[in-house]
Amino acid sequence: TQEVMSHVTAHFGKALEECREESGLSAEILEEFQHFWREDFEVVHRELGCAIICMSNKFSLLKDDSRMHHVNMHDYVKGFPNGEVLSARLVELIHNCEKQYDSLPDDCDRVVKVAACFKVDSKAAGIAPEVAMIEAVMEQY
Ligand code: BOM
Repeated sequence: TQEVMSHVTAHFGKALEECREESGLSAEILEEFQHFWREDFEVVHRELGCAIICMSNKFSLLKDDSRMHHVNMHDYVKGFPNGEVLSARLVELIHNCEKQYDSLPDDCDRVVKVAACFKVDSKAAGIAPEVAMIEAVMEQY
């Protein structure tokens, strides 16, 4: 399922360049989206939250309130090779993180917190991909 997560990340990450300008996320903070999973990359910048919102909106993964659209996210993940082994778990992990930060009013600040929580919990669950695994599937998208 690390394998599935590497496919999802490779595909999702393609939207980053389209979202750089409007999110204000500089290459100094995050050069390539797959580095999100690096051990030494800290998921802390508000601009990253804005970029994740913009990227997610390219695939209709959020509702109008910038919270996850459960059905669309499930279907998105299911669409990758072996996706059905990850889709329900990924939706559950993200939703559990959303609940912890629901009171933060700023969408970008909240989403970067949710993303950091998702990274920690995915590692704990053993489904966080290695950067090399993502790079190996990048050319497919
Ligand atoms: O409430 C906000 C919901 C947004 C959740 C998105 C979290 C994703 C963090 C970035 C990591 C992405 C890796 C793979 C793609 C998952 C969609």
